[in-house]
Amino acid sequence: MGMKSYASSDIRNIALVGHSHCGKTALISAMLKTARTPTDNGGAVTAYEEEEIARGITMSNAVAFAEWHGTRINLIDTPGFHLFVYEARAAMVPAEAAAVVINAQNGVESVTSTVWKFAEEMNLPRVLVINQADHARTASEAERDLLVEGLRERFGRQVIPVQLPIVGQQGFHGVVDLVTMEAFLYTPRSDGIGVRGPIPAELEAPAKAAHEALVELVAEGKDELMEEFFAVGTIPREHLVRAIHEAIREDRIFPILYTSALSNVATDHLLDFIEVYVPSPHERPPIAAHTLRGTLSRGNGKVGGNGASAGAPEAVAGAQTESGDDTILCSVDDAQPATLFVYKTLVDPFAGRISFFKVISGCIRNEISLENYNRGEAERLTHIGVMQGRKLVEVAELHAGDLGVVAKLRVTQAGDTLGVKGHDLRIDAVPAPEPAMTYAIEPKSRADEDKLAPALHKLMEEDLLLRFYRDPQTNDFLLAGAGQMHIEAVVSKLRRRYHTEVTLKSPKVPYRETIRAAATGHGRHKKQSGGHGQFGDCKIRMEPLPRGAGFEFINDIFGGAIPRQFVPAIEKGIQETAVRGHLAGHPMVDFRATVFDGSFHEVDSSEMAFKIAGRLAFRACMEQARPALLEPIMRVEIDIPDAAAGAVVGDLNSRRGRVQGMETQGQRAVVSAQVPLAEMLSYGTTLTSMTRGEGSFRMEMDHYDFVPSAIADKIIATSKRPVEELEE
Ligand SMILES: Nc1nc2c(ncn2[C@@H]2O[C@H](COP(=O)(O)OP(=O)(O)OP(=O)(O)O)[C@@H](O)[C@H]2O)c(=O)[nH]1
Ligand SMILES: [Mg+2]
Repeated sequence: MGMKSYASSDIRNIALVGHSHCGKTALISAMLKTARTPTDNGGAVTAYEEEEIARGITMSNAVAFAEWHGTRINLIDTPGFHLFVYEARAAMVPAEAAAVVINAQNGVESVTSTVWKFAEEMNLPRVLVINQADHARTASEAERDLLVEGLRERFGRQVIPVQLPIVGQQGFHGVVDLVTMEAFLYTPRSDGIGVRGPIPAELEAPAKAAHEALVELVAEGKDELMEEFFAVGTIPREHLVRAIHEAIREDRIFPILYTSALSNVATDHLLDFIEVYVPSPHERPPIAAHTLRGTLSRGNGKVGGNGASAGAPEAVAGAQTESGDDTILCSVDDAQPATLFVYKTLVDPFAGRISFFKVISGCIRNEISLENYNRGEAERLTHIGVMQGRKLVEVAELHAGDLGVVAKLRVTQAGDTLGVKGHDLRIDAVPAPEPAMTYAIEPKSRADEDKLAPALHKLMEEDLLLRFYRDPQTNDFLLAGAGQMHIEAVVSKLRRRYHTEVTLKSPKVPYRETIRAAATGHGRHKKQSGGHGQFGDCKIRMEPLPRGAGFEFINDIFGGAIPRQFVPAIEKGIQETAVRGHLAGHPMVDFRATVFDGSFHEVDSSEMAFKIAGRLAFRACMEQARPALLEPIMRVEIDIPDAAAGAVVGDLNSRRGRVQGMETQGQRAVVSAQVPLAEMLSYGTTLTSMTRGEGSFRMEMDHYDFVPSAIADKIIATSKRPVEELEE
C-alpha cells in the first residue's frame, strides 16, 4: 500500500468547472498522465459510469489526485451539462479554488456564467483555464485578444493573463510564463513536460507588456509593492510570486492560463500553477459551522430525499443564529478535534455506500469512531481511503484539509458533519434544487415492482436531485428529477445496477374537481323485503368554498330527525364518494356539505344505510351544483440566452401561460410565468431545442384553477366515469 499522507500545507483541492465539452474530464486525465499517476482506465478517469460514457458527458462529481513535487493535488471533476450544474456547486464546498475551464473556440458559455456565479457567492478563488488552445481561435493574435477581452468584459478587470500561448506552424505548442518570463515548449501528444527555452522573438514585446499589466494589477493597493515597482521598474520574483498567491487567495485577480488536454500541452504548468498559487486548505478563511445547543432535535436530515427536507439543516441553523452567536469558525488544523464534512455519497452495488468527505480539522486514522452530528449516531471509519476516479485507494491517515472516502458507514448521508463525541456542529450543505420534471414510472413485472423502491432509495442517496414517491391521487409511482436526460440515466442505472426494468410515462396531471353552485339533494336508501331491512334517509345542502379550503361538514339536524350516532356515517358516505369525483374521477375539493334533515327507522336503520344515503344525497346535489375541473398551475422560472426570449415567451402564450416578468442580466434572461402543469409535461425538450441546450427551468406548484371548459370537456370525455360501487 504505502500510500503517503500529506500535511495540510502540501494539499490543494481544486474543482474543475465549466460548460459541457470544454474539456474538464480530458484535462484531469491529461494532468494525471503528466504527473505519471497510475490509473485504472486510461481514458476518462473521472467519468466512468456507463451512462456518462454513452453520452460523452460527466453526470456527477468525481475525484482524482496527482502528486506533484510532493504536493497532493485533489482534482474534482464536475458536470458542465446544464441539468447537472448543481453538482458543480456542491463540489466547490470542499475546494479551495475553482479552475473555470473555457473552451478556446467558444469563450464564455451559459454554464460558464452559472458556475462563475456559484464561485462568486462562495468567494472561492478562481483560475481561468483556456483549454482546447490547439484550436484555430488561439492561432491568431487578434482572436486571442478577443477571447481575453471577452473574459474581462464578463468577469471583470481582475481577469489577467499569467501566460501567453505559443502557436506556430505545428499549432499550440508552448506557453510563456509571464511571472518568470520564460518560455516552455512541448512536443504535442507526448508526456506533457515542457522544455525551458527563450521567449520567441515575436512574443517578446507582447510578453513584456503583459508582464507589466500583471505586475501593476497585483501591486494595486499594495503600497510596498507599488513603491518597489516604481523605484526598481519591476518586482523581485519571490515578492511577485507571493503577491500573486495572495491576490488569488483574496479574489483580487483571476489569472488566465492555456492548455490543450487533447495534445497534452502545458498541463505541467497548470499543475505547477496549482501547487504554487492556489491556497492550501489552511490558507483559506476558516469554515463556518453552526452549533446546535439545547432543545433543537437532531437527525432532521434528508434521508429519502423527498420534498423540502433538504433545507432542514439550514433552517434550523438560521433560527439559532437569530437568537445567539451559534456560528463558529473551524480552522483547518490537525491540532483541533477531528471533524469531517461529507460532501458526496456513492452507492456501489458491490462495495456499498462510499462517503466522500473533507477533513475539516484533526487527523483521521483507520478505525476512528466519530459521532454523526446530524443523525446523533456513532460511526466507525474502518477503512479510509482516497478516490482515483472509480478506484478506492486505501490510506492509513488523512490530515486536515484532505479529501478522503470511507466505505460502509451506517447512517451517514451527503451533507452530514461528523466529529468527536461531545461536540456538535454542522457545516451547511448546498441545498439541492427542486426537481423540474416528473415522470410516472411503471415496473415491468411484479419482481421489478418489489425491487424498485429499494433500488431507487440507493440511487437517491447519491443523487440529491432525484425524488421518488407515489401519487396519492393517481397511485402512480412518480420519479422527479432535473430533466429528461437525468431521468433516462436513472432508468438506465436501475436496469444496469439493480436489474430493475421500468417504463417511463408522462405523468398524469393531478386534476381535482369542485362545485360552482349551491345545491340541495335528498338521499334515501330503503330495502325492507324479508329479514332485517335497511333504512337511511338524509337531506344535504352543498356550497362552494374558496380555493384551498378542502372539505367541511356541518351537522344541522334539529329535533332528532336523524339519531346522532348515524351522522358520522353520512359524512363518511359523502366524503368517500367525493374523493372519487363526479366528472372525471378526480377528488372533489373546496365545498361544504350540511346535513339538515332526514328520517330513520327504529329497527332497520344502520350506519351502512346512512352511509349509502349520504352518497345518494351527494350525487343528487351534483345534478345542480355545476361541478367543474380544477388543474394545478405552476410557478415557472426559465433561464435562457437573451436572444431566445421572444421565442420562449411566444411559446409560453401558446401553452396558456401568463408571463409575469422578465429580468435580463448580460446575455441571459430569466422569464417568470404561471403555466398549467398539463402544458409543461414535456417542456424540457422544447426548451432545449428553442435555446440549443442553453436554457433551463424550474417550476413549483402555485395554486389550482378552473380548467377552461373546452379543454375540460375533452378530459371528461376521455376519462372513466366513476363506477358506483354497491356494498351488497
Ligand atoms: N481539440 C481538443 N479537443 C479536446 C480538448 N480537450 C477535450 N477535448 C475534446 O472535447 C470533448 C469533451 O471533452 P470532455 O473532457 O469530456 O469535456 P467536459 O468538460 O468534461 O464535458 P462535460 O463532462 O459534459 O462537462 C471530447 O471529445 C474531448 O476529446 C483539447 O484540448 N483539444
Ligand atoms: Mg466531463
